[in-house]
Amino acid sequence: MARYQNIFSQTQIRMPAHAGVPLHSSTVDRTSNPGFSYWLGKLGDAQVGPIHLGWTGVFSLAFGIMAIEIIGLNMWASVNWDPIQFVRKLPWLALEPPAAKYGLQIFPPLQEGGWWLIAGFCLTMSILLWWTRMYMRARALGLGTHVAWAFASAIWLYLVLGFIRPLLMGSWSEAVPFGIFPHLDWTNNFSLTYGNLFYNPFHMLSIAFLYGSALLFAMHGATILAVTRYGGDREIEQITDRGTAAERAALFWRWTMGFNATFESIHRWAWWFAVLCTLCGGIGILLTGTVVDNWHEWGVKHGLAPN
Ligand code: 07D
Ligand code: 07D
Repeated sequence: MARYQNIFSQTQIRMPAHAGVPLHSSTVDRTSNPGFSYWLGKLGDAQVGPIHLGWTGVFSLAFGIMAIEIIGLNMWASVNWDPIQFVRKLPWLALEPPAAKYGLQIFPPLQEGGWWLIAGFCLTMSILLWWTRMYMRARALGLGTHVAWAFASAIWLYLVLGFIRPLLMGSWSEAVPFGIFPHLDWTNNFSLTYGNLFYNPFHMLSIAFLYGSALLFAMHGATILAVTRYGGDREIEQITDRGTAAERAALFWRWTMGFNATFESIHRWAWWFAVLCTLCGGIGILLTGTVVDNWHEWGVKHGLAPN
């Protein structure tokens, strides 16, 4: 007999366009003409817009576009402005940070890391302004600022990799290059240079939270889909309701593993796992080369790795 499995079905939300709650001062910053997209409605809400841009949004996008422009033009220049080679070789092209001999100089020659510094500055401004925008929008809507603080954890790892650790090491050359495979080569070399990152306990923690995030995401997503037939996707009401979807979902986990998160606490679990992934990651990278030079030797000393 056919069974109802809510994996592929999606409700098309087609209400009259809704501009959102009225706000005191910043309503004017919102675009005025929302539209509808059938295909976006296949993935989520079919209404597109209104979007709030504001000055943080405008400057964030402007800095972001400048960063991508500088990175792209430098990569294109590196293949003698040949458009075909640019497209073919794009995944391997790079914009490298300054060489070690320039230390922390702010104005090394443009072709020898100067452009990397300018692009890095623009990208960082873009990311920080986007963070500010998220924070301000949450406050304007009277929400908690949880999303902004989770994003801050990712920004912490980004800043450690490209700014804080290079500062502590006294050289921009320690930072990550821009480029798809070049940044992977950097990641591999980093591990080799510092004696195998697998022995860095903060790398271990970061991995545990990364894998844990995937596991929690799977458990939570699957649980909610499994109880949508009882209204489980109306999560907020279900936190306080008794007798329907929330209770069945909780029972499922109590029956299968003896313990259940609640409809509320599962989101706390998810938030912490995701945040701790990059938070621990940043600590691990910050310690590398500054406090610990070789993680394998460190592991041997502390009984973690065989001699
Ligand atoms: C799915 C949300 C959408 C975001 C996407 C990424 C760009 C880059 C290219 C400037 C989950 C947008 C990409 C804007 C444009 C140029 C040339 C998020 C989703 C789709 N990495 N990394 C990728 C970045 C670091 C590592 C992919 C950024 C560290 C490994 C993409 C940063 C180390 C692998 C990418 C960053 C590291 C990747 C897919 C910043 C250690 C892969 C990302 C700002 C943490 C994977 C070819 C993704 C891959 C991959 C972007 C930092 C390791 C290009 C922006 C230095 C091992 N990284 N990365 O889906 O396929 O994220 O690489 O710090 O295997 Mg990386
Ligand atoms: C990069 C946070 C910054 C991103 C921001 C986003 C834009 C674009 C555009 C939307 C990802 C900005 C966005 C600009 C927006 C659009 C369109 C988060 C970032 C602000 N490792 N490893 C980790 C594993 C090995 C190495 C973390 C596994 C080897 C290094 C993670 C394995 C070597 C670093 C992890 C493995 C090595 C890491 C990253 C297995 C290489 C780091 C977490 C199975 C050969 C990073 C402490 C994350 C870290 C890191 C997993 C192996 C090197 C848990 C599973 C031994 C150098 N590794 N790794 O969320 O924190 O990244 O380390 O082998 O720096 Mg590792």
